[in-house]
Amino acid sequence: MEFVTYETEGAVGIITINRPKALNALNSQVLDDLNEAFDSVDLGEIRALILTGAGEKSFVAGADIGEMSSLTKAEGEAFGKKGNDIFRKIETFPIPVIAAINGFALGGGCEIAMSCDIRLCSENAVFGQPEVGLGITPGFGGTQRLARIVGVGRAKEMIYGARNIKADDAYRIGLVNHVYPLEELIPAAKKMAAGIAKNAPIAVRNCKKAINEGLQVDMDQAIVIEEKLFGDCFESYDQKEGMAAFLEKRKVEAFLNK
Ligand code: DAK
Repeated sequence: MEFVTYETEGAVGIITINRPKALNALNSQVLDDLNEAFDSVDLGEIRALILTGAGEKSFVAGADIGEMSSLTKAEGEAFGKKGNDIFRKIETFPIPVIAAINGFALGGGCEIAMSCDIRLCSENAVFGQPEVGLGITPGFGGTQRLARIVGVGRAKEMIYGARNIKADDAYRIGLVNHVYPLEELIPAAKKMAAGIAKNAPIAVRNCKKAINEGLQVDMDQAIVIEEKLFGDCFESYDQKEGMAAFLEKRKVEAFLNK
C-alpha cells in the first residue's frame, strides 16, 4: 500500500492514511489502499480499529481536488462510487472503528470520520464541508451523515455556509465525543479501543449492527432488529462465560469470539 499503513497492538488495529504532503487528501490510490487495509484486518484477532492521519496537521483535508478537477461526469461517478464503497465498508465493518482526528477533517475528511463509529479529536482539529464553495455537493455521504449526527439545522448551517468549525464547537454539537491535546489523542484512542476489545466480540458486533440498522427504520422495525441480534448472542460461548462469571462472582476468563 502506497499511502496507507496498517499495524496492530494486541487486539487493536491502527490504520493510518499516510500522504502528509497533500494533508492526507483522498485520491483514488488512497481509497484503493484503504480498501486493501480494511480487507487485510484479521477479524479473528482484531476487535477494534483506529483510523487516523499521518502528521500533526491534518487527518484528511478532503478528496483530492487536483485529481477531481479534470474528471468527466462518468469518472466523477466512478470516483464517488469508489469512495462511497469504502466509506460504507467502514460504517458496516464488523468491529468498531474509532476515528482519531489529528487536524483538518474537511470535505471527504469530515465524511470519512463520520463513517466511523466514534470520533475523538485533537485540540487543533478543524471540521467542515467546504464543497459548495467548490461548486459541488458533499459526495461521500456528508449531507446524510452530518444531519444524522448533529441534527438538521446545524448540518445545514455548516454545509450551506461552507463553514468550518473548531474542535470545541465540534464537541459542543456532538460531532466528536472527546477532545485531547494532540499528543494524548492516539493514547486515548488506543485506551478506548482496548476497552472495547475486552468485551464480548459477538455482542459488540451485534450492538453496532442494531444501532446502525435500527436508525434507518421506524421504531417497530428497529425493536425487531434488536430482538434478533439479542437472540443471536445466546448459546454462544461468550454469553455463557459472561453470565457464568457474574453468577459465580468471578472475572470473565476470556471472551473467545464464539
Ligand atoms: N486536495 C489536494 N491537495 C490538497 C488538499 C486537497 N483537498 N488539501 C491540501 N492539499 C495540498 C495543497 O495543495 C498543498 O500542496 P502543495 O501546494 O504543497 O503541493 C499541501 O496539501 C498543503 O496545503 P496548504 O499549503 O494549502 O496548507 P495550508 O495550511 O495553507 O492550508 C487547508 C490547509 C486544509 C486549509 C487547505 O489546504 C485547504 O483548504 N485544502 C482544501 C480543503 C478542502 O476544500 N477540502 C474539501 C475538498 S472537496 C464526490 C465525492 C466526494 C467529494 C466530491 C465529490 N463524488 C461523489 C464525485 C468530496 C469533496 C471534497 O472533499
